Amino acid sequence: MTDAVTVYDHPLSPYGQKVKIALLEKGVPFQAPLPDAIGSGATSGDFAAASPRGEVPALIDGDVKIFDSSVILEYIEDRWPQPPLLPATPLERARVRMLEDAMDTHFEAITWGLSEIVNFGRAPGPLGETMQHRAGEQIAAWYLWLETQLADRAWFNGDAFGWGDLCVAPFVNGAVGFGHSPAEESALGGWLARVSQRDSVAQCARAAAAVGFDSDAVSLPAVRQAMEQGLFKREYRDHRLEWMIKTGGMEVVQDGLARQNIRFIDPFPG
Ligand SMILES: N[C@@H](CCC(=O)N[C@@H](CS)C(=O)NCC(=O)O)C(=O)O
Repeated sequence: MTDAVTVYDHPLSPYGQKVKIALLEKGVPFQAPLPDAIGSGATSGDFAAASPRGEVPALIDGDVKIFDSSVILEYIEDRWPQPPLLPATPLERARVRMLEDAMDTHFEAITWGLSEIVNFGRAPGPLGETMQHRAGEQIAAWYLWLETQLADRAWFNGDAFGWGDLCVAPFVNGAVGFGHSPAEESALGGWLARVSQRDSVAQCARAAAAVGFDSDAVSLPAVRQAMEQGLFKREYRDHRLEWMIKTGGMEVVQDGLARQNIRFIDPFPG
């Protein structure tokens, strides 16, 4: 008997949810601990060894250690092929991988930015209000694009739920959490109602919704307090930094650098 797979996770991470949904769909038992010091920029132990950027999710399967949700999903599909989550043809596989890339990079940057402003108090006052307004417009524009991707399909993956859906649902649910739901009567709204019935998706959405404002270590106020003390350095790499700058938050970046509560990525330890 092999040890259960470990997915280092934070319930609010849409990337972590992608991985957990895939494992649930395939019936692979796993544990999903919260890594020590997640978000501090100073993680250690097994988690740091598996995830040199200090990001969740990271997967440990015996001696195998993998970071990045897209790489982890590919591993899961190869390691536990049944039931397949990718569509059957090369073209359809490429289509859902492009969808995944757009959600991971462009869409997530917006909900992450909203979290920086709403949950972590960046850009207080009028600047934050303007940025939230722009975020709403950006989400609406991405919803239009998602409609075109769905076209006349019931599922982003094609005829049945799969990779294309698990790569969209956690991110759209993140936007819903900030009050940006797709119109119920739209094709995207219909898909969201369908996908929310899926047990794997519903389990992850419930875990995310349970992250509260109490005093446990995963709670947002605990993180905010640590951030204000400079103990928690939010990662501002790639598309997130781009989002901050293009949405008018250059001063948020400058302030974070001055207060040392944002971080970028160093070379991985040799
Ligand atoms: N491209 C990565 C992104 C993972 C990621 O950015 N995770 C965030 C949580 S949603 C994280 O762990 N951030 C750590 C930090 O801010 O210190 C993936 O697909 O796994």
